[in-house]
Amino acid sequence: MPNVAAQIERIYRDVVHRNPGELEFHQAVKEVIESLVPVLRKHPHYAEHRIIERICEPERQIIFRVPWQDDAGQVQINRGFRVQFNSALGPYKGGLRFHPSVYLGIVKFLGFEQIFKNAVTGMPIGGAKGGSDFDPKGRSDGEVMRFCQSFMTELHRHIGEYTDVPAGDIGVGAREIGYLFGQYKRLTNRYESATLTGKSPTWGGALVRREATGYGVAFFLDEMLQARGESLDGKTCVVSGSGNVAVYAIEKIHELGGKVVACSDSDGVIHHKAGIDLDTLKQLKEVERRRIKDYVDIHRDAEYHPGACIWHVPCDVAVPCATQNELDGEAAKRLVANGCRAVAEGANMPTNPEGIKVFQDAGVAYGPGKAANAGGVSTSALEMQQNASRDAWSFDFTERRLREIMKEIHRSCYETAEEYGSPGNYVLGANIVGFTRVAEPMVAFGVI
Ligand code: NDP
Ligand code: 2IT
Repeated sequence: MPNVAAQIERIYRDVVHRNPGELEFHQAVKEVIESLVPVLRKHPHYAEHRIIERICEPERQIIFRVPWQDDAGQVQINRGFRVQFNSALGPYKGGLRFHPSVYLGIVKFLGFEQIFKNAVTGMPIGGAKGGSDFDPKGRSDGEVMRFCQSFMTELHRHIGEYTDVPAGDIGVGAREIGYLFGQYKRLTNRYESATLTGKSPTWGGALVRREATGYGVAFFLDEMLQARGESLDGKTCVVSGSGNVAVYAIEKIHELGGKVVACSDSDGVIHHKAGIDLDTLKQLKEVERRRIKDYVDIHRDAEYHPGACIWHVPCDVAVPCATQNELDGEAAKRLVANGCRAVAEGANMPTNPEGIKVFQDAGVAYGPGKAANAGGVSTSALEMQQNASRDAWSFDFTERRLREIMKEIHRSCYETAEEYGSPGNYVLGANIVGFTRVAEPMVAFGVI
């Protein structure tokens, strides 16, 4: 019997060596492949076919120049990325992120996570991610449009309904998807709806896609709590971020009986003991594109803490919905000390490895992003289904489908963790479910 743990360690060292400086990518790879030791013991043929080594190497990486003109007539240059990581289960699928921190290591960690997340959904989609170091903050609609048009002028030749289907992520919402789709349609002379998801429902988008990631996180949370004989009813919750995922996580948590008392952005934290007022938050963030500090002008009983750490706010349930590594070991210890019993990740990889260990050691119900935030991409796959059949489903029907999908994701991760002797370990469950679903077709396809 080969020493499987040593084999995995070798693969990890090789990934670090071959991808220097890509720290987030190393982190994502380490977490997944360390979960796979029992899988390789049970299925030695995955090692013979070198499935893990192949999964860690993207099928294709595209990096391109994105030149555009700002409102002052100045030429600006950004860098665009699309990493098409794995297409064993279907066309590449995953979001685009526009944020100044974007570089290859971020796009690769997100694309790598997306492979397993998409497999966990049970839908026929491969894994990819893309984006740019473009910062949309403070830019006019015209500047965002010209940037998106330039970005798509290069990207269009690499994507398509049967090839690669991008969607939104940080900094990319319905406005950006509109500009991107418009340019794609113009360049290709094809109204190929299913090339992008997250479209407006007025021209081919699925109802519930906007809400899907946040709603899905709340559904997953509800499933985790139910598995422990508990519910969200009456629970005090803290949701970081105040973007698309955070807003709709708050909406559904409130509907399921929880009370969200804090949210944030990269400048500070709103703490509102009476419960975050969602109408105000939506008006500020979705309609007026303002900062959350303005919330306290409308709700005088709320507090704004610039530069504060949201995880210091006491809660029963924590829902990180901002960005990677926003919750470290210290923050996790503080949450546990304040009585937090459940964590569901709306963001991708928001809890760092020390934080995850703190939660697992303390017996906190911890739902990793790959499982907990998979409602967004699942509903993107439902959008592709509707586009393929030229159909449009009702809000209620689509939300019911989403609820069933999240229930099934929870069940498969929960049961797999039990099967592999780690009950309640959703990290192990999600990684093993995702990996085995991708590994099977990779073996079947031969060496490609
Ligand atoms: P948005 O752009 O709508 O919102 C992002 C939020 O996170 C903002 O409040 C933003 O604050 C905050 N944020 C972003 N970067 C940082 C940072 N470096 N430090 C502190 N705060 C930050 O994005 P989404 O809501 O769509 O995405 C949030 C998370 O959810 C991301 O991790 C994304 O990958 C993940 N996700 C998104 C899905 C989707 O369907 N949209 C699906 C699955 C996961 P500020 O405005 O100050 O920058
Ligand atoms: O991280 C994610 O799953 C997303 N940003 C959504 C991807 C998608 O294709 O809907």
